[in-house]
Amino acid sequence: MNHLPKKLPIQIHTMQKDTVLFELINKELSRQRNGIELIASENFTSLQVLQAMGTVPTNKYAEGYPGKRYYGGCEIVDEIETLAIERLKKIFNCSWANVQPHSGAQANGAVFLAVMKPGEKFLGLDLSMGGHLTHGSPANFSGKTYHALHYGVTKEGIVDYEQLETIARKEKPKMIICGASAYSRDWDYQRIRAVADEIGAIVFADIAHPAGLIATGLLNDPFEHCHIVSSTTHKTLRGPRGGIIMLRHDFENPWGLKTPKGATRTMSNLLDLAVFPGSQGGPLEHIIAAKAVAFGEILDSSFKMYGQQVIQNAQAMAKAFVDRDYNLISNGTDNHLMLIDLRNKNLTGKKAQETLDKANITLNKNAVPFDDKSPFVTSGIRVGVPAVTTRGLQPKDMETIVSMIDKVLMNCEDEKQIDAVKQEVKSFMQAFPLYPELP
Ligand code: DSN
Repeated sequence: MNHLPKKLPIQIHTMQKDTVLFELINKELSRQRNGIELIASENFTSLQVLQAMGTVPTNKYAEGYPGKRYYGGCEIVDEIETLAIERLKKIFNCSWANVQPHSGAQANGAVFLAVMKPGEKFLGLDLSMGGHLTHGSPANFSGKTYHALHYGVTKEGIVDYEQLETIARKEKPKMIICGASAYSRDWDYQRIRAVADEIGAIVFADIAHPAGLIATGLLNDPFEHCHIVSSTTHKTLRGPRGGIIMLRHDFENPWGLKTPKGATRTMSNLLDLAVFPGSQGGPLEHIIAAKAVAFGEILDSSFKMYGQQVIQNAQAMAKAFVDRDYNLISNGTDNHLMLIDLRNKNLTGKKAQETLDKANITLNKNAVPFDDKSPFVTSGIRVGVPAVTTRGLQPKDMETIVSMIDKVLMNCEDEKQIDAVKQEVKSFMQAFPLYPELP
């Protein structure tokens, strides 16, 4: 993070009147600095992204879209939002983008609202096989409102494309979702599109996890084959927390989808309407400003090096785990994460997560395919490298991290050993400063 300005953002380091709250923020900064962050969906934004988030566009209501708002005084936020949209379009070579969704779940909610009617069928990856809540979990709006069908992964841990095709041909869902929260392999978007074309289905890719690697051309390009693409902005894209929706082509809506008032519109128009007024009110223009900053950083050539480093680190880490007889689902990774089945180590995901927490190593418990434990316990952990890569760690450091993880997991009841690793973690991470110190 050497390219960042020297001063920390005012909201973190200027003493504010609310000392109670700012003390907590400083504690969180210290937690982040002194730990090894391996939660696959987390990252560290640049200082200028942080700064943009804490700025005055937060004071502005701007329901609507640039040039067509329901409030006065929107001329500057129009420029901010347009800048974010134009930068995002350039990153993914797409023709239309909406930067207003407050999160990935909101983005996905808007996609459903635009293309599906309650009770209609769609097909997505099962949550227990690595999918996301919004891909049809019975606990989520997607599973409650629509008729969710699921495909899974094979015993080898690869998406079961045959099962996907069989279900698609039999059930004829209106939409097929590709994308996952805990899947370490790339996707065959072309194959999914082929079966979708047979049955006239819409293909929707949720690239929240690998978006930064797709942006830099390091993974298959979903835009070539998928009608609609959504993402979060805070994972491998390294921006503020938020969501986005994109189209490479302004699909002319061959499905004849209609607005709530019964009008036929283009897909981009339907999606805009589904975000606002369909499911959100005023956009968070300070967050959109921060998205614009992050998109500018992604367009810089250095971001491709970041993406390459993420993949190299993930592969080095996967190898270090396999060398210690950890059971990686699909035996490795193509992207930024890996999923590990801990049953051969006689550990649950819950126990591993909680014990590693004590040593300042953060990751999350995760169900593994064909898990026999509840989602609160799980048999596995998900490990990701986007955040440690941002801090500057290299493939050789992955071996060090895995050896520390192994030391903790093989000595879960030994508080002395865990504390020794915690001290080791703190001193190891000193070499990778996270945000500069106050002058
Ligand atoms: N909660 C995110 C994750 O951790 O993958 C997905 O939304």
